[in-house]
Amino acid sequence: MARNTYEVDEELETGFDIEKLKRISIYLKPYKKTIFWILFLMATSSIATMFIPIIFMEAMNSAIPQKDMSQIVRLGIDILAISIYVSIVLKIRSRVMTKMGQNIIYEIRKDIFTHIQNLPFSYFDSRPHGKIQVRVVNYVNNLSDLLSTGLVNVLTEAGSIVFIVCFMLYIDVKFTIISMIGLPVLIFIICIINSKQRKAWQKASNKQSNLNAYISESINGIRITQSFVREEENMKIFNRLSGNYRDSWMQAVKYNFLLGPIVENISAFSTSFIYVLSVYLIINDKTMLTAGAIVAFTSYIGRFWAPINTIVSFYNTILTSLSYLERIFETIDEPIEIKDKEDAKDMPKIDGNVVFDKVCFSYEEGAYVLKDISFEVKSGQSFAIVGPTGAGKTTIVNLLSRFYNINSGHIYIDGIDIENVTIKSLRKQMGVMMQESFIFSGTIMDNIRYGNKDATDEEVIRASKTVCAHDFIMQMENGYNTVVKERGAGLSTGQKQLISFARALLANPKILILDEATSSIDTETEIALQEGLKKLLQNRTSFIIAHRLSTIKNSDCILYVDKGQIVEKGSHNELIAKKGAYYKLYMSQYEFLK
Ligand code: DUT
Ligand code: MG
Repeated sequence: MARNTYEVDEELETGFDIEKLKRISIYLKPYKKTIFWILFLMATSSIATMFIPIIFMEAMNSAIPQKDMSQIVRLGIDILAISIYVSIVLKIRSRVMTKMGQNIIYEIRKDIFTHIQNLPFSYFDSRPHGKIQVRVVNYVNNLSDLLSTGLVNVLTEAGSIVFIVCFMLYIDVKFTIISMIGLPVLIFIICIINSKQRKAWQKASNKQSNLNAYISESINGIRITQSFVREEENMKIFNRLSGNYRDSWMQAVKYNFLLGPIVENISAFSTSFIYVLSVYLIINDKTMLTAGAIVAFTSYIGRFWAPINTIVSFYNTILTSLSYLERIFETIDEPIEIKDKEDAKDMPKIDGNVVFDKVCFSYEEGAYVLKDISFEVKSGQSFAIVGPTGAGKTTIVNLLSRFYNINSGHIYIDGIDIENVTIKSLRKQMGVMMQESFIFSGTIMDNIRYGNKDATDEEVIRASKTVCAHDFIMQMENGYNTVVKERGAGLSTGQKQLISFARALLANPKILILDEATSSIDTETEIALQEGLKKLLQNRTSFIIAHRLSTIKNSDCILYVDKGQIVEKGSHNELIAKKGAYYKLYMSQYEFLK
């Protein structure tokens, strides 16, 4: 059974490598100084704490036996001063590092969003939007632990281990070696669970992504869900996906819970072993060590294992973050398939002559959607494309805006191959009204002005009047300043079409593309609109796609496509006289109207 996209785990395009972690250092670079100072402060504070056991040793070995009150007080003040210093440093560190972490997250998120904005349609066609969203929002959020505390912690802890070992060696070399016997055991255990744990985290991130994809699809499709009473069925799917996420998370976190206690046990075992050993050696007079030194030493053992514990738990953070980083960098690395050639020049001011020369195109390899399409549209002409559903009409006009790369052939505007010009300069000169009109949240005015932010209010109103949108807009509560919600909630489909129409027009393009621009508009409005349009289309090349033939009857040229091929081409009268496919279509609509 074919599975829904939200059920399919994403596959990583690249394997894991440490390069990913190195790559994050690019984001860390601007903070080199900050990190240096924080590391310096942390090092001083950790050295300071190292002296505490030595102070205790002194207290036990000399101050207490000699009942030297002033020395005890002095030692007490030393400990207090160290504690205050450490707490101040910790406070500074968490402030500075949290800020740095959030700044880096901001940068990563900016990069990923900038990149996503430039990705081709095909990227969005091929995966659920929820899975894209989760990368920008959740995965990036999950890096905060790594960036704000993790990295610096691990460096300081690693540094402090070195100091601790020095202090331990200073007290006794043999004991130092014995107390580290647990270390190889820990490394061995980490090696065993390492890859399992990493996979478990990848799985958890996949399940989170799936759940997100489903939630996003459900919200978008809520009207259909409710009208077909699919709520219960959807609840089941949701519960399953949500359960999968919970289970995979629990599975992954299980490994995290495993390591902490292991480290603690090894630490406790080493400490007690050293105690027993040292007491035995003292009793039997086989060591020169004092009781104070033993107390200090065992305290160092605790201090030795504590940073190891931090590093081990940070290791978990690294693994979790890596599974997110892989996705994030994968998105940032997603090739922008449709981009300017290196020597691309700006498209000069378009006159509007369009030529398709033997264009072949497929969305998916092998399955050609357009086969050998050739035609020419003279500047200023209106060019209609008709044909059955799925024939490839929308595809043809999408290629003109270079939303997809063509497989073979050429598309020329004013004799210039559109592949050789910058995409921005090309699209800026075209007004596109897509088959599915999309309204953004904001005022009607802003929506119409979307493609031409410098247009004056008067220009917006003029464009609206031309497409007969002015009247209904004025009837709205605040006229042009009425706020519409996401996806144009509060507007009818026809109203949304008219707004998109005005938007396309306002760009004042030399080439205007209208894909089913008036399919949801009543006939009366459409007739009124035709009048306005006629004047408007005079100096522009226009591509008009319509199922309703009354809309395109007056076009200079009509292209009839079927199954990605041109079947007929000519003016309305020519095609009617030909009595071919167009004639049949026209007659069927005519019959229908009778
Ligand atoms: N197609 C894809 N992927 C897409 C869009 C379309 O594979 O992202 C396929 C479906 C169809 C063919 O390409 O078989 C042509 O689609 P197009 O949208 O160009 O058809 P149309 O002529 O515009 O149909 P309609 O009248 O329904 O808008
Ligand atoms: Mg279409």
